[in-house]
Amino acid sequence: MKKIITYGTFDLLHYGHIDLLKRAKDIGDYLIVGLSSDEFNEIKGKKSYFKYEERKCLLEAIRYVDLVITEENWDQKREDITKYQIDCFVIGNDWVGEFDELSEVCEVIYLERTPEISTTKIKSDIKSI
Ligand code: C2G
Repeated sequence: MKKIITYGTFDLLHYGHIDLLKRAKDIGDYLIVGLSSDEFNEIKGKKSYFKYEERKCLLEAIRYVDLVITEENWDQKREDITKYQIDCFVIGNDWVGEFDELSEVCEVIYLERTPEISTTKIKSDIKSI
């Protein structure tokens, strides 16, 4: 079984997130999502609309997602990869190059981001309705 992991905040879940998760799952057989905690979001400089439990509930309803774990810090990825016997780390190419060192422990794939959509855009578009 080829195991995949990805990480993110996944706030105001949208089709860009879903397409990333679909493509990540298509690479293997089992997809784990490291979902940023509310506390880690602060460290990332993000304030999510939905709190962690709400974002987790949404992610767990997605057919491509097999397990949601909590992302608490920048440095847990290597430990997660070992703990969950991950074959491939996947993330959008807005992060290209940032996680290349993980190729020491698993395959690293940066997927094209879906254009035109982002949580930030959703927030600003709603403000102007
Ligand atoms: N994404 C995408 N297309 C978009 C928007 C997002 O493919 N239009 C992808 C991002 O590239 C990322 C995932 O969806 O792979 C989740 O996006 P965010 O919630 O913005 O995640 P981020 O804040 O980038 O957190 O340690 C890694 C970080 O936790 C990543």
